[in-house]
Amino acid sequence: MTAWPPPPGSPAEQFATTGAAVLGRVLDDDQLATARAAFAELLPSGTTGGYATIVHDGWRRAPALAALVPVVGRAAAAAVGVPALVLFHEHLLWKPPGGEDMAWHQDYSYLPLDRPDGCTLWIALDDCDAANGCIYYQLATHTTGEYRAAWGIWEDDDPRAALPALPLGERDLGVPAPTAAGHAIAHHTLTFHRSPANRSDRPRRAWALSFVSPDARWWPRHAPHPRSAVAPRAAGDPLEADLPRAAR
Ligand SMILES: O=C(O)CCC(=O)C(=O)O
Repeated sequence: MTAWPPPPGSPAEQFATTGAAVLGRVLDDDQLATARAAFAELLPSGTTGGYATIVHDGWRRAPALAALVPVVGRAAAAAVGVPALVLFHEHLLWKPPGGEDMAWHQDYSYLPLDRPDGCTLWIALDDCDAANGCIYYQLATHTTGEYRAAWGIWEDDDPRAALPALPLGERDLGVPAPTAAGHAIAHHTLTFHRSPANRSDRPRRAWALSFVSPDARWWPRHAPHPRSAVAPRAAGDPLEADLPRAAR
């Protein structure tokens, strides 16, 4: 399946068949302005690498952002076709002009959880296209299982190290998913995706939210995580009660 957008159908049908669903507009003009303003305030506290400046879990420090989570989470739950989801973590990404590639990966590789159920809700905060590094997908890869994390494996006994490498070659460029500001895509946590360098002269901002099943349990050995680094979790621990819930 190589074309974007995915074949027409409800977001839940697209999500089930291709592992990615076009959700259209999820932030109106005021909400988009609110998200951008909150991001601008949080940006100085972000972590900057060659790829982008990333602000982790801004909702905990920006009430205006926290107030938007249930709003956008409703669209995510509809896409996944479930009554409710929990926000496990989110990050704001500021990819400057010249910001580098993010390689092919599966988001589940970075979730310290016992199941890949749920989705990443990726919201464009600027118009995103091939020039400024929109998301690219390998569609219908969400049913092919988990592969070795493309980066971030530090321990030899990391369970992810034993997994096969992503079955992708140099020529597997994927399909670009241009997305207008305020619009969103929900992709499965196992769907292969990447985002190339920002070759434009304008910044590219996005908000990526990991919504997971309320039944998910911590599995800290699956992936290192800022929260379990600070307050160790045991395998089987439930999700924290303070995490935002989103219901359809
Ligand atoms: O916004 C992007 O460039 C990609 C984000 C992404 O894939 C991620 O955060 O896992």
